[in-house]
Amino acid sequence: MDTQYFSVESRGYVRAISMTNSRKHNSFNAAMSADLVRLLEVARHDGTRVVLLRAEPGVKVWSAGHDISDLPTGDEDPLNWTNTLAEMADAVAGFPLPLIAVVEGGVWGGACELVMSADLVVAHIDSTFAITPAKLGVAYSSGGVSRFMAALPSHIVKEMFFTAEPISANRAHELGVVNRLAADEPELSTQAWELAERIAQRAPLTLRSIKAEARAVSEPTYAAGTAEELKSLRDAAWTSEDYQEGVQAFRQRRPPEFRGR
Ligand code: LCV
Repeated sequence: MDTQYFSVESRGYVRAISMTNSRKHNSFNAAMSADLVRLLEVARHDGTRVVLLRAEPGVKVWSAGHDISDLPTGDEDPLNWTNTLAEMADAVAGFPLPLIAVVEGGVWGGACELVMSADLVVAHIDSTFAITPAKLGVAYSSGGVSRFMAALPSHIVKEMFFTAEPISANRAHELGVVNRLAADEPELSTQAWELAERIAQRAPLTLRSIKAEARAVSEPTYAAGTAEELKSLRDAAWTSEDYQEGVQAFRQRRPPEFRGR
């Protein structure tokens, strides 16, 4: 199931999707963005419960963000241009399963939004994060800005947008964007897989409902008109076999076996 830009590995319910275009610092062109959207669509329907999004071990740049040669050139109307990286970040933000960004190296521009759109972040201690549109002179979408605001205090978001300077993994950890810090690569992978495997044991319908609720309270452009969808996700959890199983397992003092239904 590997593609031109990604390799894919599954262990049990966990799917790792790794960017493999490190020669171009994993900068996202339209084809790479579309590949990721497709791979997420597959994971969503094939019984996967948690996704790890990562780069190949040892990279100095996790992703350089938008492929700059794919930006509008100025000799056509840039307003008619489709921002494929923004569409991909929307797909990540709307992805119903828990998604963990596993970060090593520099994270630039649109890739930083991608990381903010993830549910959790496990990062190598040498990673850095930069928000760069003010270096290029481009505008940014409300959906994109709201994802930064949901993950970070607003003064930090503005500092990062205004200066376009990277912040360190330590600082990102202090600010609560990074859940876990790892001192080296084997530890980064170990922590990421352990975290994913732990989450994969939990009740999938509960996680799906919580993730949609969290998005609704933090992303105004998504929240409008989602009340019914959120209710049906909550109903799915309340009426599920997994709920019965969870309570029964608690009473019988054994770990639950969730089936996602
Ligand atoms: C195309 C690249 C890129 C690249 N595109 O290695 O969020 S927004 O609004 O800002 C949005 C529009 C966005 O995401 O914009 C992109 C933001 N990204 C950046 O500002 C980072 C741009 N890249 C760099 O500053 C450097 O490449 C870093 C510091 C990441 C790494 O520097 P280093 O000296 O290690 P090179 O610059 O030599 O890059 C290696 C190859 O990758 C290409 C670059 O042109 C080069 O290709 P060639 O070997 O063919 O020369 N590359 C890097 N970033 N965003 N191509």
